[in-house]
Amino acid sequence: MFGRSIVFFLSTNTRFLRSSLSLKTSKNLNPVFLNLNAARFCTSSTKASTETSATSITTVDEDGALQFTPNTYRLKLVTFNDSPQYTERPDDHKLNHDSLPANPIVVGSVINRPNVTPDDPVVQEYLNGIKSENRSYLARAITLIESTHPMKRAQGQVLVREVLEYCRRKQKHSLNSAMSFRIGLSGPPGAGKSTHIEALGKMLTKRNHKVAVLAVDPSSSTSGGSLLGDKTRMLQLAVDPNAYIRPSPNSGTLGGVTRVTNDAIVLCEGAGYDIIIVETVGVGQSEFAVADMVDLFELLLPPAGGDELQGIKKGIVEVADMVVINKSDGDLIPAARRIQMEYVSAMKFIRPKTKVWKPCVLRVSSVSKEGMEEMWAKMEEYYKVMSSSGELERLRRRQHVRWMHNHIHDSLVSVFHEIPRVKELIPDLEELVRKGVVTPGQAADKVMRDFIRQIDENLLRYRVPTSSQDDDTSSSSDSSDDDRSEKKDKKKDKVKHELDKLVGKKKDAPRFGYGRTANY
Ligand SMILES: Nc1nc2c(ncn2[C@@H]2O[C@H](COP(=O)(O)OP(=O)(O)O)[C@@H](O)[C@H]2O)c(=O)[nH]1
Ligand SMILES: [Mg+2]
Repeated sequence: MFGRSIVFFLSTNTRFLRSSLSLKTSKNLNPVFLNLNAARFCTSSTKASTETSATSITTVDEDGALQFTPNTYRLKLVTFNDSPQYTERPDDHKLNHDSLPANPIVVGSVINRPNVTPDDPVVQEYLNGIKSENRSYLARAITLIESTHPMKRAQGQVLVREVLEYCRRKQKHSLNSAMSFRIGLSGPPGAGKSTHIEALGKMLTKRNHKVAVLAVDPSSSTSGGSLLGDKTRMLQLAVDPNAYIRPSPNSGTLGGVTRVTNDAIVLCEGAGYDIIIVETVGVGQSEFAVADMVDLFELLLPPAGGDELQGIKKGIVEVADMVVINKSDGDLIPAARRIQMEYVSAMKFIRPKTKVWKPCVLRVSSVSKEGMEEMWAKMEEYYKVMSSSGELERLRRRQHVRWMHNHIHDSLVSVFHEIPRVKELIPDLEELVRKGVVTPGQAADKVMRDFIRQIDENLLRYRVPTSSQDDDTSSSSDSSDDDRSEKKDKKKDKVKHELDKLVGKKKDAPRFGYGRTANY
């Protein structure tokens, strides 16, 4: 997030922040300013460790502008610095980088946990917008949950929680089941998914349903988003006031995309969409991820057999509640019939996912709309059977557990890649794997070991390579390599000693780690 080298400045004085901006350009550093509650820390002794909190974090963006993030951050800060500690002075604003301590200034572990409450103004504004079924607020809310910014992400999570609560209350007070119907749709490219969604969507909005279409496409960061291009294919639905089409988020990982889509479903439901269609292009394991977040999973196939269906993943037919052979019109009818028969007999051997529903194979034409009414009737039948038997509720509860794991997965991966040691190692390891010097498994083991070690040390040690290296050479330009490595070793020992002391003291307290605080 911040680049390779990070300097933490602890200050209660904002003038200091501005005067230190020159660091960014002159020394190619990325200053992170922690605006502490009290100057206590800044004036403490040269060796200190303290727990404190900051009221805001200020970073400098690419253009040199200050980015101010007000919030409460829990911090654990440790200094091990021989040079005079920076203390606030009246002439702070005149401070330039030459007067700053040259060695690592502050070593600290910033545990960043934005503290967002339901009365947060952004959360409230979006929540009200969603409750009033405002489409533009829905779009903005989904953008919020897609954000990787910690503050926005935290606001997004609180918003999702509030919307879930709102949906729950609405459902309780409604005589009919107010639960939405979530439909997953997958199929090979060219099967006619976009055409099919347009036909189904239009049919449903005419029946006074509100339809949201979401896409799961982990490849969209490179392909530019399939549904975005498809919006041109869903021309009528795209302009329908009772429909909302949202392309796949541009997060490259399937975990990221599924997390966002799960949350987006909730937001759409809050905004009054009672039918949610989730389309997947079938990249990676995306169709299985989608099958895991919907009530009914529809597999759409073209009237083609054998080789043309090779692209369909093994096991995908097993998770389908409904197989629909599309393009059953004109000359293609006989082929569609044949494929239908093939699937009917193949599916006899598949164990149904639930006792109350036997997967069926239908034939439709998304162009002539033939069979579409019958298909919808079958979908409604499924919904009725599933909800009256309690299966739908159980299915959704199971999905919530998986959804939690998605969150863990996604957060873990992003935390992992934020760890400086990991960032450092990955390019080298990639190169070694490419050259065949180490096996992929060995490389993964190595980086995992270092990751765990760093977590175990309970501290992230941010150093300032540029300034300290400069310093090393200037202060010891005539010393030998041996001297230098001895010095380094001593420094390391000292650091280790400080860490041991800290860990020893905190033995009984919950452990510190990246992204965690001792107090929650
Ligand atoms: N004859 C016929 N063509 C269809 C039907 N549905 C889609 N198509 C055509 O199949 C092609 C691929 O459709 P598209 O919706 O883009 O497929 P996707 O890649 O699965 O989204 C397009 O040329 C459509 O016009 C259908 O029901 N009948
Ligand atoms: Mg398409």
